[in-house]
Amino acid sequence: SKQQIGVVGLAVMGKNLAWNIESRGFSVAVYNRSAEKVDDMLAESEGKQIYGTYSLEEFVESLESPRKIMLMVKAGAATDATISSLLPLLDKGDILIDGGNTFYQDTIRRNKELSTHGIHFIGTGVSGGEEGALTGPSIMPGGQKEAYELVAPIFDEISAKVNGEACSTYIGSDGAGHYVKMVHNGIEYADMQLIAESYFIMKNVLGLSADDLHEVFAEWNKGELDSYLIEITADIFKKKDTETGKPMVDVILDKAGQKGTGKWTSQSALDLGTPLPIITESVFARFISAIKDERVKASKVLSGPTPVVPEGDKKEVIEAIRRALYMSKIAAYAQGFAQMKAASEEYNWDLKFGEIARIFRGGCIIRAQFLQKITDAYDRDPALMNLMIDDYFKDIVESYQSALRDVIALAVKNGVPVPGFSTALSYYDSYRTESLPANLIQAQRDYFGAHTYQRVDKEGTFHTEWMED
Ligand code: NBP
Repeated sequence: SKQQIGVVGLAVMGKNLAWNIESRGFSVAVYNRSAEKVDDMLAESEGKQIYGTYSLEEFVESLESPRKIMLMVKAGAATDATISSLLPLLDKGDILIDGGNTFYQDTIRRNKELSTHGIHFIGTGVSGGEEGALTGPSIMPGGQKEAYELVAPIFDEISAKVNGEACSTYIGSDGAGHYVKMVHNGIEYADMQLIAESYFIMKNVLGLSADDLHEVFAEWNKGELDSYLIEITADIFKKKDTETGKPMVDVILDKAGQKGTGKWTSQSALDLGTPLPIITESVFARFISAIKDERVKASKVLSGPTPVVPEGDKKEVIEAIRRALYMSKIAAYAQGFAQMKAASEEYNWDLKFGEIARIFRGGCIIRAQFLQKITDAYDRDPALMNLMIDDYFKDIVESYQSALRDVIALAVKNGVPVPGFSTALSYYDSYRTESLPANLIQAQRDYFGAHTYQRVDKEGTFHTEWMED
């Protein structure tokens, strides 16, 4: 008998996803370009119903119609190459699903091209890394709705569950799923940067040890900040290097890597003209971390301020940092969701923001208690302009802003860089300010380039002869 679904690409993600699908009672055919990965997977799949194949013909032939084929290959050229090889073997109505971290514009393009051949194409975000793929990721599918309906039973089964609800839902047409996954990753950059800044202040200004930091983050994880990233951060501070006995964090080089999804999110913000400063600063913070050699040299040339001992009890400062972190996190999510709103309008995706926050609650890297609050906010008002003006979030940002101001001031006086915190506060202050100094910018633009301006007191477009007296 034929297999219900096929997986192409058996590196960490594809292999674990195939096992996950199999564990929920679906029959799975697998294929990989190099045969060793098929052999290795079959050897590790004892007692599992995994159907290994060694050519695309054999793979395609083994699947029931309409075929459901999940691609888990390297994003980019590898995905195009795999699609080209598969295309001649497929029939009208078959469904190709790309589960890689694909750039959403590629998904829009592939969806359009394949639909001319009668092939459905679903671009889906899959978040949660290797462990999520195996035990239940958050799944963000975009593409033809009718094709989604045919794979929905599988996605619902294999996804993470929160209170019995599947962390998978239809996102929108063509590139919507990959776009939302991209913004998810952008938000993840911001979450990580803000946590890293909190750590840095506590270490360098308050002098907390790794053991202390473990305690602080473990405590934070019991409250508003309860989330996967805070939980693993608490764990990380506990881990000792087996060679030196030092805390693991202290032997890890401070050069952050990246695979580009944060950068794409920022690029899209620039294209859409939506403010995304926290995520973008988080990308830049990784860039500046990466120029380690330059920083080492600069550290010998450039100096900072003399350290200032923070006023008040350490516990109070730690609580202020917790509040600063939560407020900045809210601002980061407000930006990410505002950008998704702009993209939804630009690409006609009709994104359901409450649903998106709901499927982020489990399986994915940014999973957190507070995502329920975002779902609640969009349930109250599906057209919400910005998360910070929702009743729940408004109360928090209003009461936590003074902590954020104090923490930034403390960091600035001590010369500890806090790009994420600073830009979060500037965003808040800009967003809540009725009149910004852009009137002067308009005057300058009109002065040197006759770019014209509008007036506060009447309709129309105006130009001034600035050089006349
Ligand atoms: P990789 O991204 O490392 O890709 C390896 C797979 O791509 C192998 O199966 C490889 O086949 C195949 N491949 C390549 Br490379 N070039 C190919 C080509 N020209 N034709 C056919 N196959 C080709 O694997 P991964 O880390 O498992 O990730 C898979 C996808 O999932 C990626 O898009 C990734 O961004 C995404 N993702 C990863 C994570 C994660 O935590 N790792 C999380 C979420 C999403 P070979 O064995 O023959 O070389």
